[in-house]
Amino acid sequence: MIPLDGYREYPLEEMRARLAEFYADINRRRTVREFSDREVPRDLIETALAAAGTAPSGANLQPWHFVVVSGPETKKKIRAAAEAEEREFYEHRASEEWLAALAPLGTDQHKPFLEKAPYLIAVFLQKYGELPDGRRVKHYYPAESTGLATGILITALHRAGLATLTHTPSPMKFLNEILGRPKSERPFLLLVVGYPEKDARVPDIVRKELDEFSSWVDE
Ligand code: IYR
Repeated sequence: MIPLDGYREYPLEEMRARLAEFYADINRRRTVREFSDREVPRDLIETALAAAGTAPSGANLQPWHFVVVSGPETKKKIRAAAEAEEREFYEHRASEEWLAALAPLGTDQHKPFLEKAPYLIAVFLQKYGELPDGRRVKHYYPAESTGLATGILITALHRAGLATLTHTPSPMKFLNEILGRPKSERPFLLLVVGYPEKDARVPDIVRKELDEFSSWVDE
């Protein structure tokens, strides 16, 4: 055990101000589906990933792996594989109810952003760890842990002024093949990162009110 050196207590008014500022900033985040091909310096992605890597995880086993894809050839392969799955989804697999729920988002099987955006970050969940000698290390709460790390990543990228799309072509097994990841890893999410297209448009969504998604127990 070591001292908790990183903790900082703020005066109450500063706590309020910091939270208000954070809320106002994150409240502006929107999932974007129209990306510019404008370059994004690599170091921004690296720092955002480093932030993601600070997420709490089951037994601190950090059961995640992030593959940053910027190469046009690999993006092209990912787009082709994702669009094939998505075509199946929109034309056959999705129920009427699911398609109706997605209708306001205006999505379809065409995913040009997978080639246009400067970065795709494939997030993998490690079902178990692997020691150099091949022995397996049990992982705890890998989905919760990877979700937390991904949430921090999205927040960090937003704070840097970058747009993200949390994309989940389903199934996403093709990501293991294209990116050469082991079978101990399950694709968790494909994050599209970049600047939004000039004049990008987003669906006119409504967020739930606080009292609709939270409650208090005071006794
Ligand atoms: N994966 C498909 C469909 C889709 C599903 C959900 I749930 C969304 O919130 C959005 C899209 C696609 O990306 O189009």
